[in-house]
Amino acid sequence: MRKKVTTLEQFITEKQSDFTFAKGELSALLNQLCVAAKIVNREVNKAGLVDILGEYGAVNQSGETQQKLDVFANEEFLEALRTSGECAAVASEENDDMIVFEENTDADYIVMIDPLDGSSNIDVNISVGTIFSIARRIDKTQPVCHADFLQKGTEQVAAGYIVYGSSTMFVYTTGKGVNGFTLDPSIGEFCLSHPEISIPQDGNTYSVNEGYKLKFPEGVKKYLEWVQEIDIPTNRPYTARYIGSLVADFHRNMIKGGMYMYPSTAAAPTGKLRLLFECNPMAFLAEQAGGKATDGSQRILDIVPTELHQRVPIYIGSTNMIDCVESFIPQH
Ligand code: P6P
Repeated sequence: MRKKVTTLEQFITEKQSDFTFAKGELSALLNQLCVAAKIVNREVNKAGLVDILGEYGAVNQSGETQQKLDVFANEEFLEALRTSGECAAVASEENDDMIVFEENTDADYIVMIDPLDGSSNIDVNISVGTIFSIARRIDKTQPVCHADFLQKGTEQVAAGYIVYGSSTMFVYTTGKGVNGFTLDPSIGEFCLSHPEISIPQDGNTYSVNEGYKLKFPEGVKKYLEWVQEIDIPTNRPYTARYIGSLVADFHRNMIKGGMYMYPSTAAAPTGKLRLLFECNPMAFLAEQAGGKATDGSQRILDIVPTELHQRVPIYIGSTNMIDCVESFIPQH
């Protein structure tokens, strides 16, 4: 019996009735992101073969050297969003300010994107990813402004990521659960492979850069000591898995259970990850899959952004693991 294959495009169309607003427009936007993902995937997969490796030289707003694939991916997604006609403006981790598409002034949506997260891993052939977040404009009768981007994460209408790994997957939510699609290169389509992803409530895998351990808040240091104690009934010591690529670590934790954290440090009191381009979309996905995401005490999605490139500490993944680490951190 031939197994039914549902492509991403078919699924978006089937689920369009889930959308509460501008249904066709959101479908068109998601489909354009899918097209750009296939093009970026093609380049990521041959990065070792052509002169697209290596540093581009420029430095992005976060002070990180831009890899050539960073720039390629950013340009590819920006062009896909512009030509969709459904995106009025984009805020990208790779651009200092928002980019307004004058030809789309009547569009309903805005997009926030990290076009190639973890790109420092590209030239050593480790998984990288794209993270996106879609929100409605506050008022279409007014020109797009920063306030449209500085909405709380609860205002997102859709969010997702593409993980360019041993296989390439497109994982997204529109607020009705999380579904994962794996690219079948033989037909050039993302096919439904992980319907209704549900993150296990418990896990014993933690992802953090322990090289910074001495700089972490005391509570986090105590948590790390606790997870490393030998205690069979509570499955300790836990397993440490840190790829240096949020999308890859997050995806594994979504499937198998686990927690990713990037705490604040004395040097970086607001942590490293960006609220709009990484934390909000991943928090929307985590909650939609039954998980949790906080800054150590406050729900990520409730944080009111103050600037486009704002950073926040993040603890995200299996609910019981987040509750546990928070029990070590003084709550404010
Ligand atoms: P560090 C990549 O730059 C990123 O934003 C995440 O994908 C990754 O988890 C983290 O930063 C790595 O940061 O400081 O541990 O190298």
